[in-house]
Amino acid sequence: TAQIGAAFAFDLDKDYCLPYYRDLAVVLAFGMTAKDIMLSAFAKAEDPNSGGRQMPAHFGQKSNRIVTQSSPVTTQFPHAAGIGLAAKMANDPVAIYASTGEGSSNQGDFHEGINFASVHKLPVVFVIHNNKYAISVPASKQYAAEKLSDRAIGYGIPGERVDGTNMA
Ligand SMILES: Cc1ncc(C[n+]2csc(CCOP(=O)(O)OP(=O)(O)O)c2C)c(N)n1
Ligand SMILES: [Mg+2]
Repeated sequence: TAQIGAAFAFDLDKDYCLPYYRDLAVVLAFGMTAKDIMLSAFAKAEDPNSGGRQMPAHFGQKSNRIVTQSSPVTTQFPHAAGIGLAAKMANDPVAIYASTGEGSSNQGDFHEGINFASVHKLPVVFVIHNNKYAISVPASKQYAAEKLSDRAIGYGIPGERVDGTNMA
């Protein structure tokens, strides 16, 4: 639900998508097909993500502005800031979706990407999918803040927590 809601806040014909490996619904909304996903799962040369060379769920598809994902988590955050800067310099009115997990939000690239984007007022929406675990590590061992959305205060940008399972 959170992924569909987030994706449909964007212009799916113009905006950029920097997903992480859980964003199957997001990349389908941005135009990837079930066949594209299966070509990846079976490591076929026609796979748009990586020509069958990456693990499944490392999404990327130039035609739908889904930017190739690296395996090190959260590297997409500085990439999203860079695309935002390029768009701002070109007066290109696009928005950029970038997401990661809550465990990955404790990695350095997370801070650097959001800090750069907020200082330069770049058109990026950063999303954290909080499923309360990073593999076997519970949220209580990952961060001391009450709400991860409160981090936005430190960057000088708006931050909201939403219930990703609210179907209403
Ligand atoms: C920089 C880096 N460190 C460690 C890993 C190994 N790794 C892959 S997924 C993962 C857990 C990520 O947890 P979280 O961000 O909460 O995402 P979730 O899978 O729970 O959605 C880790 C540690 C990695 N891919 N990259
Ligand atoms: Mg997690």
